[in-house]
Amino acid sequence: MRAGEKLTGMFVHLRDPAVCESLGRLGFDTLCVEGEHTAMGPETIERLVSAVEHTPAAALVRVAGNDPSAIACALDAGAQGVVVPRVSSAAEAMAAVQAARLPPVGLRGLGPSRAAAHGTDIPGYQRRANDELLLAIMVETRQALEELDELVAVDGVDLVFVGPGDLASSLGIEDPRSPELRDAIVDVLARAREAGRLTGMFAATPEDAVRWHASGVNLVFLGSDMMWLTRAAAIALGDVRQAPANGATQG
Ligand code: 3PY
Ligand code: MG
Repeated sequence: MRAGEKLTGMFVHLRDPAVCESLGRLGFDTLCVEGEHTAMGPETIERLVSAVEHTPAAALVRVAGNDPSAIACALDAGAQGVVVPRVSSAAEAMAAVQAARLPPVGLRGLGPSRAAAHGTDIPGYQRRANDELLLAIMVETRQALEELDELVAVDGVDLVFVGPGDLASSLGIEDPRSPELRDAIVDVLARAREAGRLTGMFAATPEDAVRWHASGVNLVFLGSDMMWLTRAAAIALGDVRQAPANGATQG
């Protein structure tokens, strides 16, 4: 991403590792195991991270919250980065950095985790981890907008990812296409970029993903596996229901 490559990822809600294996081989640059809006536990997250590793995609985990245990758990499972939701202040961004980085930068514990090859490569992991892991924080609240410059200036944050759904909800905006929301998002992305951060955005359609990439966004998550499954199934079912043989046009 630092070299200018635009990455496309997707959230993974479904808990069968086959989904990660299939999507990863389709060519997504990254898959983000969704620990925030699912009931996945640490063992499932570890299994899915491992499945993503069997593909060319990079494994990320969106953790349930800005919680050191959840962040450590995802990274210990072998995730190449974490996405931390609802980070609303510089202090919260610093807490995420402390949780995600090993000493001397942060406070994360080092142990015989899967990431450290179950204890057989602790020194190697210790050397690599702080440089190689991606820490993405999500800006998606009114408070984050109010403290944005301080928040994006926090050292140790690699990427600022906008959550348009929660941002709209926090700002009391009902129309996801409202110009007010779009302006707020564009402003966050520009100020994050000025502070030297990579940027990320959620897109619900390929057209939106292409537009965000063209505007300079480094990482776009194109919906989720569950979203595409449901959309494709709805279209297929609609086609069947509308077919003449089912009486739509032939009575
Ligand atoms: C949001 O839109 O709130 C999200 O978290 C999407 O990633
Ligand atoms: Mg959100």
